[in-house]
Amino acid sequence: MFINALTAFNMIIMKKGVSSTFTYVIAFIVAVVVLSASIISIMQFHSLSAPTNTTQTTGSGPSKVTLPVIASNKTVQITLVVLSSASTFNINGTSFGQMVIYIPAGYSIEVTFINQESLQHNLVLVMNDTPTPNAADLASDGKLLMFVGTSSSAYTIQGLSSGQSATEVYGPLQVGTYWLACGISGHAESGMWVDLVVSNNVTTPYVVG
Ligand SMILES: [Cu+2]
Repeated sequence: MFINALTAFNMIIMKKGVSSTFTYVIAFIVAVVVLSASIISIMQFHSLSAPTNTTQTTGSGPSKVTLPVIASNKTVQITLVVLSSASTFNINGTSFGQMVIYIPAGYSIEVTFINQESLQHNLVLVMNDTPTPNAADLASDGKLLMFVGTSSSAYTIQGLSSGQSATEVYGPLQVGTYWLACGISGHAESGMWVDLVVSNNVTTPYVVG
């Protein structure tokens, strides 16, 4: 649009026999109007494409909560619930890795998983090699390490029914990034995962989100 305005400006300037002062005034006004419209449309594009959090199910918010530890065997106790009050594919009311659990390297995890939702769900510990689950089968996105409420052969189709719970222990965990995700086909892709970070920089286990 700016280039069009310049072209129009030049054409008007080059025209002979027209009052030059009047021509310049008109050309200037046209250029200002076209430039303003360009700026406004660019600003509108940016405001429309700005990232928002409105698609995420919010839990308790970005607060940091210390997790309980069994000191004798350095085991972090984690309780994850599929709430019936939140979206179908939630974990503790969160989704899409909104919840992040931080564990010191060399600690184990004891995960209690409770399903309150009407669909069957399970929980699989994945040492992921993609940033987010992007396949129906979690095995496509990393190494599967632990199965809660299901088995290594049935995790894509079978989990806990509403009202059931299961507990599993795994560890000690090596430094890396992991997910605790529902293994049933498509559920993790639909947002049903929690991030787990195992790091030498963490001394006290905690959760955010
Ligand atoms: Cu599920």
